Amino acid sequence: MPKTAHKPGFATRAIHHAYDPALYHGALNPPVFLTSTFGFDSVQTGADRFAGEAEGFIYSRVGNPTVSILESRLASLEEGEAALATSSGMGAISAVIWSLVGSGDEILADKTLYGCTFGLLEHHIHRFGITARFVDMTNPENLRAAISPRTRMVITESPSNPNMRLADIAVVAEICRQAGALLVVDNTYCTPYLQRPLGLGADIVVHSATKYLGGHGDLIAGAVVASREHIDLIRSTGIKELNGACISAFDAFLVLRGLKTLNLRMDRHCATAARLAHDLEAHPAVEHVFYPGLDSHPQKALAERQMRAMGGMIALELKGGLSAGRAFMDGVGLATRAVSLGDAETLIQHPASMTHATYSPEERAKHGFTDGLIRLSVGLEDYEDIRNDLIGALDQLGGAATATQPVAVRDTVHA
Ligand code: 3LM
Repeated sequence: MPKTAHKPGFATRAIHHAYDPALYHGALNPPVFLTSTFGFDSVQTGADRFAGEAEGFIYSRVGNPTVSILESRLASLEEGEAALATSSGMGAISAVIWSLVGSGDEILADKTLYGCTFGLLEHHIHRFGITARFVDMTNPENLRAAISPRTRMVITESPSNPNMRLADIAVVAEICRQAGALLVVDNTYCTPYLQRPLGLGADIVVHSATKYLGGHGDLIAGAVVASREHIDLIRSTGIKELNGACISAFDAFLVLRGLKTLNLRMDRHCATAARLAHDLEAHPAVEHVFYPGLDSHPQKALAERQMRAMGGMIALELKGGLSAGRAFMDGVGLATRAVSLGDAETLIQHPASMTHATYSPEERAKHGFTDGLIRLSVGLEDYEDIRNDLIGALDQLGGAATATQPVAVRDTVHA
């Protein structure tokens, strides 16, 4: 790290924080400690480490030197006390829940969430004696009305996957604080470069590091950032004894490599997505574009307050509904038809049959997104090429696709 009196900036910390090459033969990049276990110099040392009375590594499920560098760096970027890297975003979310919520407790979650987070809360968690209820957090008053002494945890994404709804994190955090509930914000869509929920009052941030943090579509990983006390608890219970979702040292190395360019990539994702959202909105085949930077987004002012820029994710609906959407998606050439997000490549996918197929058609209707919704993860290719690909595919749809179909006759997908 540079020897300066003031705190280095985001990009500098993303490249240097918590790693001193001088300790590793000057190696510019951290070594990948591919080891399951760590030897103790005496029985007493081992016992002391297990008892938490001596520093030092024990076993890579609970800690590894390469992983520790990533964890310190993520904590610094999110401005949290400590972090925990996990094998996936779902591993992070489940470790947080298993560690902090118990039988008889309630979780309140936003109305739209990533499909597997929704699946966990709606379809499975009741088997462990935990109740999950969903409220529309675009209006924090809904949360204020629903929260109760039984509410142990509140979970939200902002913007939400897939339809870009926002929660006012500062207001939601204050409601949670007053009620004694923990606020967990999934910051996957924004990354700490665009939004820092802990600074707005959230207790815990979770990430799918598979996405922008890794940034290259070559790994699955997750992270939790919170107070030292919460991270120690989640590591020693959620990861060590409950779900075992530890990250491999090699994947930690890849996330560290991705972080070095996080701010540059995010700037480019955001700039291209902002231009593209306008172009898509102006196309006659498009019914609606969901992007927080557009004047048509009802929470644009909140997004401008809460986020540095508007992100690289766009959702859209075509006037021709699902059938036009399918033709559009089959008509693109540069964009890849694939789930996941935050990669260098532009990705296009259909939430109702893919990422959010965990919602039944009735649940999708109740939770507020249609079968015609299409999601774009805007990549790092040249703006003109992405634009030409998408607008060209929309142009190919022809006149029929520009006629608005009544919602009732739109095709539905039963995933
Ligand atoms: C997706 N999302 O395409 P992993 N939180 C958020 C997410 O978007 C995701 C996770 C957590 C997608 C994955 S769908 C089969 C592919 C906001 C993942 C979970 O466990 O690292 O995949 O993260 O939207």
